[in-house]
Amino acid sequence: MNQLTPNLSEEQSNSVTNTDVGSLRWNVFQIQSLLDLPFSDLIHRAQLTHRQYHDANAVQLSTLISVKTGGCPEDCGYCPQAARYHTGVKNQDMLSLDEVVVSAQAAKKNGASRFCMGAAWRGPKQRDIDKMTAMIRAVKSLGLETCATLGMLKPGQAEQLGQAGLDYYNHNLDTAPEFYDEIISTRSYQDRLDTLKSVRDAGINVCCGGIVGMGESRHTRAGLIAQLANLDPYPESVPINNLVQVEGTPLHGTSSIDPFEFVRTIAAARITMPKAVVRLSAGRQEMSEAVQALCFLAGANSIFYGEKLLTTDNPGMARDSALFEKLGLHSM
Ligand code: SAM
Ligand code: DTB
Ligand code: SF4
Repeated sequence: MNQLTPNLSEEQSNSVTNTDVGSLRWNVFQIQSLLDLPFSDLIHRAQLTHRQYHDANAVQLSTLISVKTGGCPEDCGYCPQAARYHTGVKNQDMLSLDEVVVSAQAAKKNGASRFCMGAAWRGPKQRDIDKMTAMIRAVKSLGLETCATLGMLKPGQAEQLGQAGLDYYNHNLDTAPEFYDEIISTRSYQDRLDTLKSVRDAGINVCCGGIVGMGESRHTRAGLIAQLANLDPYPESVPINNLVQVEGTPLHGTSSIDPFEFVRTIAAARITMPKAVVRLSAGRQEMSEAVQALCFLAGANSIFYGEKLLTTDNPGMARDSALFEKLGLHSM
């Protein structure tokens, strides 16, 4: 068997059609082999997959808002919102429903199709869920898709969010299991998988990806992509973040990832999760237009759109409109 094809029995191989690809399983070595391909060969493969399943020139726009900022009890080594690191992020209590609606209206006017609400929690309490469900209903009624990223969910919470009209829940695996303990100690990999299962069981679309540029090896990046691609089914939305280094966090000062390695990671996500929307996520502010263009070529077809991510800067809309114009891209 070609080492770059998913693990299949002969019988499965014979029955594979293009629409089956989503249910196949990839192992880490097959993904590492993808990442090891000559750059042009990898991009060519990613383009073939991308064009088979997507409009190659369409990019989905999501706008982020931080509905509760800073003071988080977790110890994620990359995160400026963890209370234990001194990063200068100002804690802010939960925004009011009105504040969220005003931001969502602006996001819609500016062309975003999805509004993603993030909170610096280990997980929401019931009173937080009550406020979030009101926000979800209000945002949804504006005709936007809704997404939330609120940390770990307890039994029953995903259902409440889903009943309010939540379209996507973002919860990242962040990295491969073997590297995970170097980055976070306050929640386990299994905790994350459990939350993803609750989201899936509640009928909410899964948005799940990770962060690269945390000092990991190529093999570790293959391990992250394998975890994502082997979720059954794989996530509908896959954010690939390039670490935004924030002073005061343990990962500040890590050697940056080579931009071509970042592009390769996007390509591997595209090839192994053909129908997913792959988001060129955090880190665009520090990225040249040329590298962003390579990411689109490698199959990225979503971005965060707006001046800010949660607490850090993102290219402004004028810059993104100019880039789309130069590349002939249009929003979904
Ligand atoms: N507190 C919730 C949680 O962790 O599940 C939701 C918000 S949290 C900020 C969402 C995701 O943002 C993290 O899982 C991580 O992948 C990403 N993230 C956080 N800080 C980042 C940084 N400095 N650079 C890149 N991605 C980052
Ligand atoms: C995701 O994967 N990336 C976004 C979103 N999901 C919530 C967050 C990026 C955060 C970058 C650091 C900050 O702005 O605080
Ligand atoms: Fe808290 Fe989320 Fe930041 Fe981790 S990533 S410290 S859980 S806000």
